[in-house]
Amino acid sequence: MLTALTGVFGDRGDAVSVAGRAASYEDLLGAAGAVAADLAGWGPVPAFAVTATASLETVAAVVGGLLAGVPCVPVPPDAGPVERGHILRDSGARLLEVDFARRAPSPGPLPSADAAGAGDPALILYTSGTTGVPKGVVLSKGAIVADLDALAGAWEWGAQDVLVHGLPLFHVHGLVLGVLGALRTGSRLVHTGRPTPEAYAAAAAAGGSLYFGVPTVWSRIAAAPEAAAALSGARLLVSGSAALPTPVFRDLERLTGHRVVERYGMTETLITVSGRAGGEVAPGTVGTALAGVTTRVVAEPGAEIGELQVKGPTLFSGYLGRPEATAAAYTGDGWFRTGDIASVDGEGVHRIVGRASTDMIKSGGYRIGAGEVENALLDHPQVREAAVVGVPDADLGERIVAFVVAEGVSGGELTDFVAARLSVHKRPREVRFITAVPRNAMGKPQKRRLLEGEEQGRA
Ligand code: MLC
Ligand code: AMP
Repeated sequence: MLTALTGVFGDRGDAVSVAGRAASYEDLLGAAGAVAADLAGWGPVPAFAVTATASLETVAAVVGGLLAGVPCVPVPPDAGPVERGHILRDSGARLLEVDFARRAPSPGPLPSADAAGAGDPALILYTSGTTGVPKGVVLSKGAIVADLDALAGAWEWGAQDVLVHGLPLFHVHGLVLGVLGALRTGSRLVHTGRPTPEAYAAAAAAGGSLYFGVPTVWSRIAAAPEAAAALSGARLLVSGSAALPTPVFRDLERLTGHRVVERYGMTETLITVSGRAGGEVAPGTVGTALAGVTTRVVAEPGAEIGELQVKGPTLFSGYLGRPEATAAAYTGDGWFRTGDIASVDGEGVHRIVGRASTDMIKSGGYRIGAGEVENALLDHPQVREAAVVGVPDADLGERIVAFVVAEGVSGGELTDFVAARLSVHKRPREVRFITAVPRNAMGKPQKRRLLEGEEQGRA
């Protein structure tokens, strides 16, 4: 599965560098071997969890899990007790402590892409739905390999590249593309710890050629012209996880000489659509379906936009322990329903124009279910009602705004309450006190009315 680690590697001491610490492939494989030996010593377990800090330890844990054939559950390092407890209980995973200094021989060659184990689970990533608690998305080795190989083709991504990013290591973008992608293609990895403009610019000196970021990262780089100029020697800049605003695209083109390539995906489907290296790139478009992937837009008669649905080898194996939720994610004829609203032109170029539900928020590239934040707020003894929405935000794409009915508590206290129970990025950036949540005759919150109030408030 990990091409670069399987052969006789043209190894170098800084093949993988994370937050300023560098390791050779040999060191990484030795540390991963120690992880695999620990897992083997546990006997049968459904999965193991690792506190997924941006560190060599997290990389060793994920590779060790692949060696041992035990699925890895990366837990956001800032997850509060409610979120962390849910993830560990739901997955049945036991938490593993990793010591990168420990070495053990690798228990055997890493599984290859075509091995019989392609359907085996490799990762379980927790992601929010519109309601309720986050679900575990089971990703097989075969799905990951299919996606990485398709992306390597689309981006001409190979061992000559130096991949640079500073994204979190508990989601598809930073972990699957940003770590396993580097190992699969054999490109060196420079993980900058945090995705700041200064850190991305500094990595140019280390030979950075391929850069990944979410739109918030790119927009901050566009606002730091010196940092942006340092990226002009790169080969390819790639954006994903949320829509890249056209002004940011234009600013980056002016400052770096590059037209940023956008790609589109989801935790459940991995990346399914992308622009191509050397291909035509238009702002606001996310390119064409990747090799092996088929897409369709299901629109009302006469309409050109509708729900984007996808099929292909990169799709997940299901939501862990939730066959009904898995079945509900597909149409009767077997297409995965993304919940994104899109259009596709005659050339097969996709545009993502919105989401079907106001209850799915994308803030800083993180997917946040309104229901999870509402439930956390309702756990506060002073809160009687809560409705959470995403409001357009120049930096984050959307920012979380909570409308609450409560007395005797401040907005700051409620923000801290959510940040402490869930993850910091799920905290409301703003809390507005209201007398009642507007509801329809069925008692369902009318969030669009809250948002209309927002638009009027701005005018
Ligand atoms: C603030 N902080 C608090 C707090 N308020 N801590 C506790 N309680 C509170 N109430 C602290 C934080 O801990 C943090 O500290 C600091 O404030 C900044 O937090 P932030 O404001 O949330 O971070 P910010 O700089 O705004 O983050 C922007 C960002 C981040 C772009 C860096 O949003 C990010 O990393 N996004 C990437 C998301 C991603 O990878 N998505 C991919 C999903 S996969 P400290 O000490 O930590 O600084 C996917 C598929 C696909 O979508 O297509 O790719
Ligand atoms: P996640 O599950 O965190 O992977 O989030 C998936 C969602 O991110 C998708 O359903 C889209 O709404 C959004 N997304 C990912 N990439 C893009 C993109 N390039 N443009 C617009 N939205 C995107």
